[in-house]
Amino acid sequence: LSLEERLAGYVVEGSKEGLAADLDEALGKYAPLEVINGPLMSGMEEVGRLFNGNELIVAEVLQSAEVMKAAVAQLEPHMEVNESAVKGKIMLATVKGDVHDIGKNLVEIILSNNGYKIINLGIKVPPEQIIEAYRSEKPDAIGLSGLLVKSAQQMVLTAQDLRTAGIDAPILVGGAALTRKFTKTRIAPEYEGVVLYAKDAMDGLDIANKLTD
Ligand code: B1M
Repeated sequence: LSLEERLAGYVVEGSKEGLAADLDEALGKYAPLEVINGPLMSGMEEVGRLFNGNELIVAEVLQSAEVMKAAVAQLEPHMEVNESAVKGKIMLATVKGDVHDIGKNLVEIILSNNGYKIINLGIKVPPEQIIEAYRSEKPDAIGLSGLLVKSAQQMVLTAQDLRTAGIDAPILVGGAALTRKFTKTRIAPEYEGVVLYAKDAMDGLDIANKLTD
C-alpha cells in the first residue's frame, strides 16, 4: 500500500499501529493540513459510507474518530503558526443534540494558529448556554458546528434564540449536513446579524479574517 492508502487505512480500521511513523513520513512530503484534508479525510468519508451501509457499528466509528484525533494531535505542532497580534475572539460550539467535534476542533486549531482567541464551548451546546457565554465573553463572532441533518435545523432555532436575546454578532456555521443555500435561505432570515457558511476550516479562517478586517 502507498503511504496515502495506509494513512486512510488507519482511520478506516480504527487502528493506531504504525500511524505515528507514517505521519512522520507524510510530514516529509506534505503540509500537515494536506495530510488531514487528503488521506485522513478520505478515510473518514469511507467510514461514513461503511457506517451508512451498516458495515460498521458506532463503537467502530468511535475508534476511527480516536485515530483521527490522535493524528490531528500529532500533526498540530507542525502546523504553520501566524504570530500576528490577536485579531479577534471567536466562540465555537457544536449545537444542541450533536456530539461530533472533530471538525469544530480543527477549526479551533486553525483559527488559534492564526491570531484568534477561541472560546470552545464543546458539544451539545444549547442556545441558552451560547447566549450566557456570549454575554460574559463578548466574542467578535459565534461559530456553530453540526454534522447531523437535525443540527442544521437546530442552527435555525439557535439563531432565533440569539436574535430574541438581542444578539447580532456575526455567526459562522459549518458542518457536513449544512449548505450555503440552507444557510442563506433558512438560517440567515431568522437572524439580525450576518450568517456566513464555511465549507471547511480554512474557509472559516478566510471568513473570520474578512469579518475582523
Ligand atoms: Co456520526 N454521523 N453519528 N459519529 N459520524 C455522521 C455525521 C453520518 C453522516 C454518518 C453516516 O451515516 N454516513 C451520520 C449523520 C446522518 C445525518 O444526520 N444525515 C452520523 C450519525 C447518524 C451518527 C449517530 C446518530 C449514530 C448513532 O448513534 N446511531 C451518532 C450521533 C450522536 C449525536 O451527535 N447525538 C453518531 C456518533 C458518531 C461518533 C461519536 C461515533 C463519531 C464522532 C466522534 C467525534 O466527533 N468526537 C462519529 C463520526 C466520526 C462520524 C463520521 C464518520 C465522520 C465525522 C468527522 O469527524 N469527519 C460522519 C460521516 C462523515 O462525515 N463522513 C458521521 C471529519 C471532520 C474533520 O469533518 O466534521 O465534517 P467535519 O468538519 C469539516 C467541515 O464540515 C467543516 O470543517 C471541517 C473540515 O475542515 N466544519 C466547519 C465543521 N464544523 C465547522 C464549523 C465552522 C467551519 C467549518 O465554523 C464554525
